[in-house]
Amino acid sequence: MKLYHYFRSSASYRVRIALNLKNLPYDAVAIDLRPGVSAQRSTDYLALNPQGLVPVLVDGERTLTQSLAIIEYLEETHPQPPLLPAEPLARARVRALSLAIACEISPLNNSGVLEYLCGPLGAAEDQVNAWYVHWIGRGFRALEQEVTKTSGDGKHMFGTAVTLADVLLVPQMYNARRFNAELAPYPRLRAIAAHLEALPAFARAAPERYADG
Ligand SMILES: N[C@@H](CCC(=O)N[C@@H](CS)C(=O)NCC(=O)O)C(=O)O
Repeated sequence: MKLYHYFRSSASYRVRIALNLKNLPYDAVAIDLRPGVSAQRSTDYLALNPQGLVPVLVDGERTLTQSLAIIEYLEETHPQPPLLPAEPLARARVRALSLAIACEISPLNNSGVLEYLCGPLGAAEDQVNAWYVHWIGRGFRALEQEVTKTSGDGKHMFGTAVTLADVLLVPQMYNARRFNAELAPYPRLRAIAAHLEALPAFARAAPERYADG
């Protein structure tokens, strides 16, 4: 398999973690998202993914986009170890935690949105920072409460084993730290992320491992 990604991209980071958890080897192809390079908007890359976003996973003849769709594809084609529990209500809970990050935080704070705010819309740097912190705060405050009900051990978002929700949390925490968001109000999320980041599948997916692209 071939993963088109960017080292700092949280959506790419999710897929790297999932591939590692499933013990699936892959070749990483760096797509440089830095303004001024914007390799995601090159003609060649747009032919691969007209959305102009990373990640893209190529599995043989199949090209897959959107990190959650990619991870669910991996889950269905390589069920072990499972990232979703077997029971329907538990699956819904894990998906709800995951979507609280993937839909309510990430899209508002991704690089394309921030560039649009400070570019065409002319927002000042402190306004863009306030925007970022607002959406992180709203999302993390809710999750900090949710995990009091869903985490079984204070080390996982749901139950006592790694799930999709954990795969989403770690990259979002990395992103929040990168933007200097205040994380003191979220001790439970920080404890869960600290535990997960030390696991080999998560550690091997960390952006620092790919900092040269
Ligand atoms: N919903 C998409 C989001 C992908 C996304 O926003 N990727 C960002 C990096 S994390 C990107 O490619 N940004 C480039 C741009 O917006 O031009 C997914 O989960 O794959």
